[in-house]
Amino acid sequence: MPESDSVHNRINNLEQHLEEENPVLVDVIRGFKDLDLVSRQMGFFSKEQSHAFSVPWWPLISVLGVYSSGKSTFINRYLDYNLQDTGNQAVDDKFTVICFSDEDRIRQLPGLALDADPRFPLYKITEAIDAATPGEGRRVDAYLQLKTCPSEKLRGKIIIDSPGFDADAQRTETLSITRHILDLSDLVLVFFDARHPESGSMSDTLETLVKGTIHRNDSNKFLYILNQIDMTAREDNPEQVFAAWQRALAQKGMTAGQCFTIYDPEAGMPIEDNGLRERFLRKRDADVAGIQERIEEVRVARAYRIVGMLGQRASVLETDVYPRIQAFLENWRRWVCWLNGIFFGLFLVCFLTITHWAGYWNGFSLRLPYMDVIMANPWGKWTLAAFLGALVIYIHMRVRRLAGKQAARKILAGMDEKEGQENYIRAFTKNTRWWRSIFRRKPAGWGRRNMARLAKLASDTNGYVQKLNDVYANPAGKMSERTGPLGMTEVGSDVCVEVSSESLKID
Ligand SMILES: Nc1nc2c(ncn2[C@@H]2O[C@H](COP(=O)(O)OP(=O)(O)OP(=O)(O)O)[C@@H](O)[C@H]2O)c(=O)[nH]1
Ligand SMILES: [Mg+2]
Repeated sequence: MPESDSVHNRINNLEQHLEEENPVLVDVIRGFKDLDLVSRQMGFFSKEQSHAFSVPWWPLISVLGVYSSGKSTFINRYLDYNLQDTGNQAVDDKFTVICFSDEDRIRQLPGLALDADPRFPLYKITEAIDAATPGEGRRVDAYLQLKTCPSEKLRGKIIIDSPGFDADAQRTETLSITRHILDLSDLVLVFFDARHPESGSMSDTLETLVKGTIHRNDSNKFLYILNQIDMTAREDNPEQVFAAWQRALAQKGMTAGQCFTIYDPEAGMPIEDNGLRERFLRKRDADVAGIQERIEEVRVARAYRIVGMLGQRASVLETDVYPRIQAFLENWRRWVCWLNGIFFGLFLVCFLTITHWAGYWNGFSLRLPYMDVIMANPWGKWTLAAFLGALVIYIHMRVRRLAGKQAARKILAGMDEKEGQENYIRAFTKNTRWWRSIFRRKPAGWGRRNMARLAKLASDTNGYVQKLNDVYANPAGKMSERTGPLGMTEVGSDVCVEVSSESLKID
C-alpha cells in the first residue's frame, strides 16, 4: 500500500529542507520511508501515517525569561538579522518560532501554520492550549507566530523567542505553551536582566524556570544568562550584581548549573573607560562563545539522535509490534476454533433434537420432508449444498470477527501504552481478513523481503553514524571524544559546571 499523496508531498518537502540543511539526514529519511513501507504492509500504519512525522528533525533552542531582558536582541545578534522587534516596554506578546528558509527575505506566518505542520515542533499545540483553557485553541494566532529567515546560523535548527515573564499579565495558556516548549527543547536559554534584579518578572522567572525545572532529569539543558551586565560598568560592580543573582538562584534551590554573564555592546551604553571596556568585552565574548558552542552541540546531538531513532523504531517493529501481532493471532486462532466448535456443536444438537422431536428419524436414517422433491430436481442437491455451504461460511465468518474482537481486547488490555492502539487494531484487522487462513503463523507483511529490509536498515544505521562522524568529528576533534555508537543522546547534554562567583568574575 503506497502512502497517500499528501504524505508523499510532505516527505518530499521534508527531504528538500534537509537537503539544504543537513544532507546526511536525507539518507536517513529514506530509511524512515522503508520503515513506513514495512509498517504499512503489516497493516500497522495507514496511508496517512509516516514514522518521519513523529521525528523531531530540528533541534529546538528556546529563549525564555524576564521581559525586556534582551532575549530578542540576543537572537537578532546571533542570527545577524533584524528579525525581532526590540524595545524597553514588553515587546513580544507571542511565541515566535524561527526557522531557516533560503528565500531571500523574512517571512511571517500565523500560528496556525505551526499547529498544522508536523515538521514544526509545535504541531498540534492547539490541543495543549485547549487543555489549559477549553476553546482557546481556536485563537492560536494570538499566541504563536512563525518566522522564516535566511540566516546561515539557523540551518538545521529552530529557535523560539518568547514573551517575557510578567507577574501580572501571565496567562494560563502562555504558561501551558511554555511548559510544552520546555519539554520539547534541546536547549533552554533563561534570560535575566542585570538592570532590574528585583522585578516581579524576575521572581516569576525564578519560580517557573528555575524552581520548577531544577529537578527535571534534563535540567542540564537549561543555561542561565544574566544579560545586560554592561549596566554594571558604570558602578564597576559586576561581581556584586552577579553574586546577588546567584543568591536569588540558590534560594530557589539551584546550586549547580551553567551560568553566563553577557551583554550586547551595540544595544547598551558605550563603556567609556578603555580598560574597563576591554575587561567587559573579554568576559562577554568568552561567555557568548560558550553559549554558541552549546547551541552548535545540540544540532550535532540531534542528528545522531535521529539516526538512533531510526534504528530504535526498526527494532520496536521487531521486538514489540511483531510479537504482539503474533500473540493476537494465536489468541484469535484459539478463539475461532473454540467458537466454531461451540456454534457448530450447538447447531448440530439443535438440529438433532428438533428432527428427533419431529419424528424424522427412522433408526439411523433421516427422512426430512421435501427431501424427495429436492433430490428429484436435477439442480436440487446442488442448490441445497450451496445453501448449506453458504450457511457454514457465514457462521465461520461471524465467528472469525467475534474471535478477532475478543483477542484484540485481550492484547490491548495488556498494553501499558494507550497511544497507538489504533495501529494495532488496524494490523489485527488486516491479519484477520476473510481470505487469510487462521492457520497462517506469520503476520501480514512479515515476508522474507521485509525482513531483509529491516536487516538492511539496521546495517545502514551504522553507516549513517559513520557519515555523521565524518561530518562532525571534525579535524579539530572537538566532538570526537563524545561520539560513540548509536543513541548518542549524551552529546552536548552532559555539561554541568559548578558555579562560583570566582569563575564568573569579569576579567
Ligand atoms: N544596556 C543594554 N541594553 C540591552 C541589552 N540587550 C538589549 N538591550 C535593550 O533592552 C531592551 C529590551 O530588549 P529586547 O531584546 O526587546 O528584550 P526582550 O527580552 O526580547 O523583551 P520582551 O520581548 O518584551 O520580553 C531594548 O531596548 C534593547 O535595546 C544589553 O546587553 N545591554
Ligand atoms: Mg522580545
